[in-house]
Amino acid sequence: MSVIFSGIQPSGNLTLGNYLGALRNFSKVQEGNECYYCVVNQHAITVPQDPKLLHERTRALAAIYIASGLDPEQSTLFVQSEVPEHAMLGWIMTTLSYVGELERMTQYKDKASKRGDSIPAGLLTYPPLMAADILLYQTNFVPVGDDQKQHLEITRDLAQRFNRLYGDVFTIPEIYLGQDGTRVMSLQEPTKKMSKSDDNTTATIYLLDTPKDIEKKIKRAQTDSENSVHYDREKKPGISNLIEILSAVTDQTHEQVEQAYAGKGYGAFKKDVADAVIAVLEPIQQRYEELLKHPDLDDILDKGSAKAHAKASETYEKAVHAMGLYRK
Ligand code: AQP
Repeated sequence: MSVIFSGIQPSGNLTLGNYLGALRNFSKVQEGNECYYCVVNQHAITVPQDPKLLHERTRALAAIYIASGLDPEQSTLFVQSEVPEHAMLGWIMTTLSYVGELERMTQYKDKASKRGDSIPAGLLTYPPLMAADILLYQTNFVPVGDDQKQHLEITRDLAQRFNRLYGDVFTIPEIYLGQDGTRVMSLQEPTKKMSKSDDNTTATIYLLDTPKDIEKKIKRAQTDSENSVHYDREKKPGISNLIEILSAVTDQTHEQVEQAYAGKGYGAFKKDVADAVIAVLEPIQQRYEELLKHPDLDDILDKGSAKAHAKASETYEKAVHAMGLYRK
């Protein structure tokens, strides 16, 4: 049995990228493992959030976790800010981090570059908080999208640094990447990651988009003029992205998709991509609507916080004792 941990920020409406890169793998690995899935609302506040929206999205994200297949009997679902050890160990990890290594993080550079002279310090110290999230549960595997590789590397570095200085407290975690959909790209700028905070809403498929919207967005997705369904990330990023999406939602290889559309144009291909995405998202949307109104959702999160807290506090105590950060 392995320990699995992952989280998603309630920082906007979830995208097909979040689903294919992370969420759907959460439920794939839950059987037979000890899983912790967290709504990382403290990460979300590393950029300004509207309080009312943040509150609503926190609960909504938990409902999406369950709607997309997480079984709260098997997995522990909880909200980050309800387990104070995340912020407490996050501070310790910050003290072990070097400014230079934090400044080298691609996500920091991307997000900081959009903030002018007022770069929130939390954007810089995001990775040590993420390290704390993962290390508190003695995690073996972290299912995330490809964009989180660098953050996983620094988590491993920080865990190793701590263990070297203070003794073996933390398990060194490994990334768990799925096959396809590990980096779903923007439909309008297919060399850029699809992202919930993209201002261009036509570039992004949201999990709660209507079938009509999904169809429209995929129909208008940027491609090329060759009219040939062929996978080549460098030369044909738009079509390759759509092939990857179709492969991921229908469990086919790129070659199978290419063969199925040999000699057919982009119109028929895009229609099938849209239908396949709708077929995956529609049942999730239905379950989500039911769950959101259900009082069980809060019970699940209350129980999840208590369970997560029990494990997190055990690790935290070990860490502070190892460091001499205690009185008696
Ligand atoms: N486009 C993507 N393709 C595959 N996986 C993706 N993930 C995000 N975008 C894609 C994965 O989703 C998980 C949740 O990520 P997050 O909420 O921590 O934020 P993020 O990685 O910064 O995702 P976004 O959607 O781009 O959010 P914003 O716009 O708020 O920054 C992670 O496992 C991530 O790899």
